[in-house]
Amino acid sequence: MAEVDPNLIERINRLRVETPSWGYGNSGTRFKVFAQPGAAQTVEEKIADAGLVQKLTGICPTVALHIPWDRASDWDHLKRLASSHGVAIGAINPNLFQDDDYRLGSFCNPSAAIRRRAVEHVLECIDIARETGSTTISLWLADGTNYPGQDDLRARGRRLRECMGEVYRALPPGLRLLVEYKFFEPGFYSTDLPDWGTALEICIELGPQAHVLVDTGHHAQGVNVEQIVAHLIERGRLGGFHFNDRNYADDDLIVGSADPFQLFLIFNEIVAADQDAGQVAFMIDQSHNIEPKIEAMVQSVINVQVAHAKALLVDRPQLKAAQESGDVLGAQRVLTDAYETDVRPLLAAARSALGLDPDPIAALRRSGYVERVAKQRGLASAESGYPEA
Ligand code: PSV
Ligand code: MN
Repeated sequence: MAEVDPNLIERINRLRVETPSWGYGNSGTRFKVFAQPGAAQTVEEKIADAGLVQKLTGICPTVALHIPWDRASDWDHLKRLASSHGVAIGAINPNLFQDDDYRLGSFCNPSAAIRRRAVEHVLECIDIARETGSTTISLWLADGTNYPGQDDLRARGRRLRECMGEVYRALPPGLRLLVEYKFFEPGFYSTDLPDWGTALEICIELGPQAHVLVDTGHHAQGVNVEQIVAHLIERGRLGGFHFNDRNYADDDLIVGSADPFQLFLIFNEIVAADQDAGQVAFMIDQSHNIEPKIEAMVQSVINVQVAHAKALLVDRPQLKAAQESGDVLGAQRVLTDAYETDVRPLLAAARSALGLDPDPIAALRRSGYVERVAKQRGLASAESGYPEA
């Protein structure tokens, strides 16, 4: 390979990707969960797996938690355990969708008592973030309705704003609230936070600690996600991502497995705006139905790195010149030239610069970790699509 620019290697290695605790446990579709031997069952096991992904990739130093799935009796102990595995606690995700009380919603529920309960849960998550040193609350609401007339849409919006205001006011300095939108599911008629516009409007109303979270699987088919990203950057409100890929709905497949070009175009916007230095949380949110968990996670991280590295290769001055002279195809070609570059040798060099194996998948397979934990942890019984709270 020709001489590699050390500055480029440094920029490649500066990227940080957060992995989700729930990606290490058994999960499935609503039809079936196929339990895998060795799949993490406890928060301690999930953290150990996240630690391995960090050791293999060198760019995944944090793990997101979902509460109550990952509730611990001693947060300080968990924090120290994470540190012993080489990771820290990342985003805290309140879970407002898995309790019978939330049948008609959480923050938008017609019952004031249930709204209170939902707010209290997020307040507890803010305390957990404080105790674990997390800098992010990542909030997704499953609120919506199934039928026209089921509830008063404007009243639901008012309840949403009231509850959001209360949790926002409880944020200590330095803790960000990421607001995640999704256009459908589990509500199949209306969703209370359906799109980036609604999320952005709420964030602006709330204040500077609120930012929008873009889950790449949460849009209708054909939506130009990179344009949403560009717009949120311009408004100073791009908080982060939940990366995953999909063919049909919110499939939660391996990042970049279905549409790697879109992932590249998203990173193109981020790199063009120089947003990769800490303002944006790059998180993975995927669940594996049939895939081996840790290998799937490492593959997703690699695919993120590929898209990011290709975006770093875009010849920006040439792109600008082509854009300004109205050279439509010349400009487009600047992007595709970068996209079509094989960055695998570059990424191998970047990993070697960190003292890592240049091929994390081969290193994982050689390590025997998966076979070892399969023996130690055994097979969990996994009946439902999500772990029981
Ligand atoms: C909802 O589909 C979502 O994307 C939210 O981020 C949840 O926290 C996550 O999936 C896990 O269920
Ligand atoms: Mn998500």
